[in-house]
Amino acid sequence: MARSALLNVMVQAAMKAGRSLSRDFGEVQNLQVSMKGPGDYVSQADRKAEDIIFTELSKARPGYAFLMEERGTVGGDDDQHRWLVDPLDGTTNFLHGIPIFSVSIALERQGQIVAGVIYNPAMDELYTAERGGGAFMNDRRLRVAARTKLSDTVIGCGVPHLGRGHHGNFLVELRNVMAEVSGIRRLGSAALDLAYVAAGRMDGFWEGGLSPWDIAAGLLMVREAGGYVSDAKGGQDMLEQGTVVAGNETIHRALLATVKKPLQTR
Ligand code: 2AM
Ligand code: CA
Ligand code: CA
Ligand code: CA
Repeated sequence: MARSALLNVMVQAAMKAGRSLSRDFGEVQNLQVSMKGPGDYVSQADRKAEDIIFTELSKARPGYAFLMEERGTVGGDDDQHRWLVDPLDGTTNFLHGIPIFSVSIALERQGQIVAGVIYNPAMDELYTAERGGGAFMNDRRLRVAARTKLSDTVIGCGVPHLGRGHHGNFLVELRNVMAEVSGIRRLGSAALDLAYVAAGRMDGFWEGGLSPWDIAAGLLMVREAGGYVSDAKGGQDMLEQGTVVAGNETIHRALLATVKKPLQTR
């Protein structure tokens, strides 16, 4: 399959950053780690990967703006384009030696996400999507799972961490979802959660308290795999609200309704 020049640029940056993460993952005990807030860690590995992506993308597309997790906003002369970059999604897993983490890069054109790449270097799984062009994993076309009964589904979620508010809400949501589905998973990388929904590995996913760089690429991945995404209110303000609900059309609707339900007591 021929990849567009744009996707090639993004893939090259993601894989180069991924190789750097893999090297650091092999020596994770030697990494310098600091805390940005309660339970919120960042390591040299995050920063190195981000530097690589920043250098590669700036070279390939001079003038595009950036929103990156570690360095924040970097302005550009081009007011049409912005990269949304998470150099290491799943830092907690990474620092614990759990090989579930990813690089996530998305491109916004005039405020619309037009391309996304998610790479898990530990499994050498590369997810790519371009608006209108479908979603792929290592060049295999992706399609969301076809299950339509919530009781048959495996649903991913994010569990609020130390320092993040919404614990009360989450426990209500979790209880409601648990009562309806076959199983629940928590991977610890929102980008990969969405990639897994796109790949049909998980039937759905919901999480709150997210940042644009966590989900921008993944949202496009799910849509291009034929899935549906919304914020927790059913709107399309995922990046602004930091909430996401995803699945095929039927599961998305059912999961959204279940997540929004008040606590059911028996
Ligand atoms: P991060 O690893 O890039 O920080 C996990 O469900 C999602 O929440 C991941 O996308 C993770 O991104 C994000 N997250 C943000 N802050 C976190 C924290 N303190 N602990 C765990 N995950 C965090
Ligand atoms: Ca982080
Ligand atoms: Ca992240
Ligand atoms: Ca990160």
